[in-house]
Parts: sequence; C-alpha cells; structure tokens
Amino acid sequence: MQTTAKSQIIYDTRNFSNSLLLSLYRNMLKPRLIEEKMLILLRQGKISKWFSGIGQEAISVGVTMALNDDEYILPMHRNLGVFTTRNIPLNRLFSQWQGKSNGFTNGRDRSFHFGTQEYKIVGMISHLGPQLGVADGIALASLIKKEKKVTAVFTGEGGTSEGDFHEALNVASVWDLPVLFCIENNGYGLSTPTNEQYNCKDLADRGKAYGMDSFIIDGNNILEVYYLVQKLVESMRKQPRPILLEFKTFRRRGHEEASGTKYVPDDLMKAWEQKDPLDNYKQFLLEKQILTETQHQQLVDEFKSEIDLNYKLADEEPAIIPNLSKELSDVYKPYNIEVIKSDSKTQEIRFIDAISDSLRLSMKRHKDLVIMGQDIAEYGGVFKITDGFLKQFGKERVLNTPICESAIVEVGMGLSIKGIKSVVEMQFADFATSGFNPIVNYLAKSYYRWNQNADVVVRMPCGAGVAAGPFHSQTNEAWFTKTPGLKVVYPAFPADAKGLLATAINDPNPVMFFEHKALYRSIKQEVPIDYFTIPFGEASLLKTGNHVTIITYGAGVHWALDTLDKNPEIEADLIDLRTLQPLDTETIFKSVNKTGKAIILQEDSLFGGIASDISALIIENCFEHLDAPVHRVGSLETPIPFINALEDQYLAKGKFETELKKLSAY
Ligand SMILES: Cc1ncc(C[n+]2csc(CCOP(=O)(O)OP(=O)(O)O)c2C)c(N)n1
Ligand SMILES: [Mg+2]
Repeated sequence: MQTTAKSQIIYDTRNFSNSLLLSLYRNMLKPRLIEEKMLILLRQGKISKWFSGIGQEAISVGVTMALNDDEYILPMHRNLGVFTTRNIPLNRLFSQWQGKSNGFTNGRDRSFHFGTQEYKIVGMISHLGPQLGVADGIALASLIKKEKKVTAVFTGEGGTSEGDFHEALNVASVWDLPVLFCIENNGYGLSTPTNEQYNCKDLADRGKAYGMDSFIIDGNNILEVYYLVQKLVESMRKQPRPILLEFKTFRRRGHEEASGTKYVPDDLMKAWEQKDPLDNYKQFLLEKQILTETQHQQLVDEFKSEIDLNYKLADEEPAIIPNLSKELSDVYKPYNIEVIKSDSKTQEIRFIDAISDSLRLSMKRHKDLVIMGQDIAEYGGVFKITDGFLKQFGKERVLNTPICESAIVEVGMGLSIKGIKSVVEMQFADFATSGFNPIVNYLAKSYYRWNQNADVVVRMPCGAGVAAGPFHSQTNEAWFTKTPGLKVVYPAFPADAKGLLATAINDPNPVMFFEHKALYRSIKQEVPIDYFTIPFGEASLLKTGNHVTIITYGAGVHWALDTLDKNPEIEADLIDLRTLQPLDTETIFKSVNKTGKAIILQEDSLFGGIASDISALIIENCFEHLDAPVHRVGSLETPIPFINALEDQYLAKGKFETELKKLSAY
C-alpha cells in the first residue's frame, strides 16, 4: 500500500467520533490485506480464480457499517468488505474459496456464490441480476413482519443492463419496498466500457424513471458513503421505499485476475490510483492525527497474522471426499409429507374449483402464505381462481404484480429466505419463460448450493385444446423435469389437484404445479370438502388389464380413458402419473413387467419430452419382460397452431388410438 503525500479526496468528518472514523479505516484495511494475500496465493497456484475489489472497498464497508447487523445484504463478486465487516471468520471464507467443508457450500459453488443466514448475507448467483429481485422479496417479508428493516443489494453497472434490474426496481417502487439498490459503477463490465453498456449520463437517472429517489456518491470517499447511506436507511426504515444509489468508482484490476487490464487506458488507471479509497483516507487520518503510522503498522501486523493463521487453518483442512448419497440427498430439503386424509362429505366440483378451494384452505392453514400474480387480486385472476381472495385474506397476502415474471419468482425466493411461503401464479404456463432463469437457476439450485430452500409453488395454467395458438397452449413441463431441484406436479382430476396442491404448498421445496386449462371447466368429480393432502411420487392406477400398460398424465389421462371406452376389447393398465418429479417408477415397472407392453402418451411435442425418459427407463429396467417395442405418442414437432383443425392435427390425442391398437396387436 502506498501513501500519497496529500489526500486527493476531500473528507468531511461531520460529527463522527474518532472511534467510528478508525473503525471505518480498520474495516477497509482488512479486505485490502486479504486481497493482497489472495494475489500472492493466485500466483502460487493455490487458488483458482479471484475477482478483485481493490479500490472499491469504501462502498462495501460504508454500506455494511451503515446497516444494522440484522439487515440483509446481497453482495456481488467485488464486495469482500461486506463479508469481512460482518465478521465472518476468515478461515471459513478461505475454506469457501478452496471448496472445503468449513466453507458455506460444501465445495458445490465457488467464490462469493453463497449465503449465510447467520450473517444475514445472501450471495449472488453468476447471472448477476436475479439477486435484485430476491432483495425485493426479503424487503417485502420485512414489511409483512413489520420489522422496519432495510435490505441492501449490490450490482455492477454492467448488471444494470439486465432485465432483472428493471423488473426489481419497478416492483420495489410499485410496492414501496425498503430496498437500497447500490450500483457500483466501476467503469467496466468485463472489458466493456460504460459507453458501450448504457446510453445515459448517469445510471442514477434511472431512478426517476421508476419513481424512486436516487443519488450519486463518490464511491471512493468512505465518509460520504457512510454518511449518506446511514441517513437514507434511517429514513427508509421509518418510511419504507426503495432508493437507488450510483457509486462512482473504478475497477483497478482485471475482471478476474487472469484476464488483465490491457484495454484500460494508462492515464485512466493512474488517475484512479490517485483516488485510492484507503490510501487517501489513511493520509487524511494521519493529517488529522486520528491515526499514527505506528497504529497503522500495528493494525497491519494484527490483520496479517489473523489472515495467515486462518489461511493455514483452511489450507490444512482436508479436501472434501465426494459422498454420493449426500450429494443426491442434498438436492431437496428433506420433507416428510404429512398425509392428511379427509373423511368429510364430498361435493361435485370442477377442476378449477378444486384448485381454488385448495388454495383457499392453504391460505387459512398457513397464516403467512402469500400469493402473487398478475390480475389475481380485485380481478380474481384471468381464470377467476382467486376470486374473492383479496377480500378474505387482504392485500398483504394477495398481491397483484406488474408484468415482471422474473422479479416475482425472485421475490418468492426472498420471502422464502425470510421463512415465508409463497405461491406464484403464471398467468399462462407459456409466460414462465420470462421467469425461467430464476426458476431453474435460483429456486432449483439454492438448497443444494447453500442449504437455503426455496419454499415457492409456481402455478402453471397450461395445455392445448382451447384454440389459443403458440403462446397460450404449451405444456412445457419437460423444461422443468430436466432440472434437478424442482418438483413437478401434473394432476388430471379435481381431487388430485386439490390434494396435490395442498402438498405442494406444504413442501418446502420449489414445486412447478401444472393445471391443464382444458380440464378446468370440463372435468368434474366428487371431492372431499375439507382440507387433505396427497403424497408426491405416487401414481394412480385408473384401470387394470393384462395386455398393455398406458402411462400418461394431465389431459392425456382423459384422452386415454376416452380411447379405452371406445375400445373395450383392449385390456390395459392405465397409469396416471400425477407427479413427474418425483416419478413413481415402481408402479410403472410393476405394470410393464406384468403386461409386457408399454405406451406412453404425452401432450407435448415428442422429442425430448418425459415420455422419452420413461421409455428409456422401461427398456433399462424391464427389458426381459417386454413383448413389444415401447411406444411413445406425442404431438407434432411444430409449435402449437391456433385454429381447431390444425390444433387437432398437431395434438397427440388423434394419433393415440391407432398407436394403441398397433401395440395391442403386436
Ligand atoms: C447473465 C450473465 N451474462 C454474462 C455474464 C458474464 N459476466 C460475469 S461478470 C460480467 C461483468 C459484470 O460487470 P459489472 O456488472 O459492471 O460488474 P463488475 O464486474 O464490473 O463489478 C460478465 C459479463 C454473467 N455472469 N451472467
Ligand atoms: Mg463494472
């Protein structure tokens, strides 16, 4: 560390005590010294990657010190100062970076990609933007719990170009969420300079567009950072609202160490070296005689020995030995399903009523369950499933959302971090694409990464047969059954829908809950009036016969039933899977071993769907019992067309009877 002759930064100590001024210094010095050590270790090949925050410490430290320790912070890859200021033991940080078990992810995720409830830190996922919406969720939970707490979240200026940034700011503003959005504008996003990243003067100006206050701060001036943030968060606790801050600073090293800084002009680098937040502040403290060189040296010695000692602890920690069963069992939070049977009276209801009923009963059972979706409050949802919910449960628990699928899924994650369950209604399953990233990368992977479950159910009104064209008719379950960490439920009958939705909400893991729109008003059944649950992973055997096994789910179940009605000579086991993840392979194998013939019917276009995997599983497990090739029946390899005639041609329904007859005759 160099000491400039005179401080290049103008400091105003206001009424800060000397001890506060010194602790701001200590807290900036520590991450700097850790980084210096990391650069040596990197050169020695002892660590694999390092994202440097040298020159940006005042932001991490100033923000963290201005917040209370019980307020959540969502840092990025250059915010080491957040972790050190929250006093995470250094050996745990070193272990995390080395992928050892004293870290926070059991070797499953690298660098700063972890969270810790103990220190109220929620680390990033690589995709940068999603944590902005997660911060919204944590802040919403604080409002619901009436905690008067602020949540701070960081992004680089590059990350502000992502849709997540816009959605998160918009939602926070519309809902008055106490989120402090901190942009660290350090001049580059990897090699991309700011003029190729955005086309406005200051990113703070974006605040105006979202209807929130915003400020520009010299991110290298620790006293300005601390002063302003502390003032703002105090006011946000009293009057909840989001605020956008743009910290002007500079990335002094490469994006990550190996990539260098060749593309950065020398004079720019030199100018920012002169503005180093630590050197300047030290000079200032020396001039004011608040710090002496001796004291500084003592601090350096103290921190260096703490760093060396803790690095040694981590280095000596044995490497993780892969344990297969532990890896597999950590994908989902363990949950022993509470089977609640109902012997109450039954009532004939439609599929859609069953969903609505189940949701209502769960809202009563889980007093803090929140449901979110477009037009679900006053309007009752486009299918009227939540009609009357607003009146019954209030606007704190029934939230209309802007058209921000990504942010809303992320809000669900944030609520879960605060222990609140949520149900997110996609207006149509097709629109889950707009929230796809947080579903498959955040919700699905969170428990495996750092043991933080995502207690979110995503309701997916799906399916064809309603002449609604390519964007309102898809059944996209295969996109999710592919992703470890998600559970996928797909009922075909009102009673199953009611019981399985109750289980989905009780289950602490993320569940994609598919509801076929064509079944909503066409299928009726006697259903117990009271609350009950149905376990996941148990298919139901709807018909029994010795000649062929039909495996299907959703609307396919009704197509198969119709086909069997028309062809009473075909003696079939008809299996309704009900849940696709977990999949009841036991029931499938048992039946196929008995009949020797299997046909799998799925509504989705054939290639890459779950029928293919079930077919492979049958071949791998029941080969010796098979009397015929396994048949898969799916829809055409085209998008779903609009008009009835084309839709009929597209759908697997039309082909099923012929294929079933062929298989029976084989
Ligand atoms: C969605 C996504 N696209 C691209 C990347 C690759 N990437 C990682 S960090 C980064 C630059 C980020 O720049 P900025 O937000 O300014 O943060 P900084 O690194 O400057 O602190 C890029 C392009 C990524 N991680 N995620
Ligand atoms: Mg940047």
